[in-house]
Amino acid sequence: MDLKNKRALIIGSGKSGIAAAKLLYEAGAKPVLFDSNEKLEVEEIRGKLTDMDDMEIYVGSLPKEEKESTQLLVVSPGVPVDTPFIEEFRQRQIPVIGEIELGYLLERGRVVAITGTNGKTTTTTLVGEIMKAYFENVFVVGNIGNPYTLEASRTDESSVTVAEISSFQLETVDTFHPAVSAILNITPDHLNRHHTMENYVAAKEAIAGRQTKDEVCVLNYEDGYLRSFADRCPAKVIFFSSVQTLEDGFYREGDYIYRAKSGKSQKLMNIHTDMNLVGQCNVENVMAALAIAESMQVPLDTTLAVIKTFKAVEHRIEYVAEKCGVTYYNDSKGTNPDAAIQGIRAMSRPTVLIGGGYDKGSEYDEWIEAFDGKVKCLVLIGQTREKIAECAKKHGFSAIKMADSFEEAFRICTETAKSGDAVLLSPACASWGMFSNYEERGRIFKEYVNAL
Ligand code: UMA
Repeated sequence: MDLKNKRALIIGSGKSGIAAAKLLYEAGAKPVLFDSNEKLEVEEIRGKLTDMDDMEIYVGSLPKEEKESTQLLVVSPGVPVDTPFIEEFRQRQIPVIGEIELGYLLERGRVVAITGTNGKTTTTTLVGEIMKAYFENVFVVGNIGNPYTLEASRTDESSVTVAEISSFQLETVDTFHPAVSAILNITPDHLNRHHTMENYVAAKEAIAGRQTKDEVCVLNYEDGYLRSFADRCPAKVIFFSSVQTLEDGFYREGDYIYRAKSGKSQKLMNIHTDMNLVGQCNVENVMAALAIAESMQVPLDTTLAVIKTFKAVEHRIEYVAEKCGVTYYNDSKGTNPDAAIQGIRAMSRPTVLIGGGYDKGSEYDEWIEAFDGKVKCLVLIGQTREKIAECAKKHGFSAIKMADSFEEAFRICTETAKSGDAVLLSPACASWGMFSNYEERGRIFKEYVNAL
């Protein structure tokens, strides 16, 4: 797509929209930035766009003539794409793309793309480290917080771009075409945005939609959606399994990860002594990283050396500190029930758990069941607190305290936890409404802990 002189309307002035505006400006397009939040100040947004003083910025509403002159629509990931506003552009045959597609238009190297309901940030970070250990020009981008559009123009033929991609971002891809893709798992999440599980699964599968048979898609054999996707997947599939022996693929048996090819297995690594990450979810993330690295022709020794030294990423079952015999863990990235199940499973002490937040339409039954006698008190915050409390009571769990603020929730935790206990922030909900993102929620939690 030729961007020169194209009148491009960007929706959303967050990280993604600002980066898209910069890329479009540099590419010679005529970007216009629009944010529907009328409380935002145009001058504040302009402050983020240095040397682009002539760019038009609108907040609250968009003049009709701007709409009509738009030739390309670039939507931020948080903007739903099934609204009448967006539909109007589609009706007029205006291309509607997002950050990933826009970045990809300028990509010149190879792309590794990782999605999944959970584990994407850990896997993307690990794969990024492996690629950096072997290739010179590596970029780690996407949902992880570094917009693809900020880096795409710096790529060349030798580059490797490792992209964490959310289902939101996959709704607006078109020609995007990774050399290696991976879908780690699919469990219900973001159903308020995608409405049905079918839509959510279809968005995830779009990561491989443009791949060909000489490219690779790494899939979790234990995930029913993904196992059936393998038959339709246009790329060559490499499976991994943390439960059973595979004839072909990567699998865990006992304490080891193996690589099998046509029934012949090679022992690769020990899951306790050769990695620092804990929990079955991380064994799966490591297997996905091994499969991706192999597909990118990274020597096994290089991959294993990186895995051996790799530590947990921030906000994902992150140990914060021990205060008065109580250990504090920040799992702010537990933004849906399935991720939070991994968080509670990783606890070995009686746990005071902070849960609740923005309502994404999730069901909490399996999360409550995973408490498994370990949770001595559930402290609830945010929009979902009543819904979770009701669900917990249905499952016979009543050690619940309600808090009106995050600060109050933390105070309840410090009053309730005794020496030998753990306090875990793993809310099973998004942070929106109380915080700008899960990082802010996790950072504030850590500040509270460190101030004790
Ligand atoms: N906005 C509109 N119209 C709308 C909706 C929103 O104008 O209809 C405006 C808001 O007023 C706000 C801006 O859009 O000013 C926010 O845009 P955004 O929500 O897309 O947020 P960004 O700051 O641009 O960050 C986005 C991703 N956010 C979401 O997907 C919600 C970030 O993922 C991502 O890191 C970043 O782009 C760079 O790619 C965060 C996330 O929470 C981490 N992702 C979800 C998840 O991981 O579960 C999917």
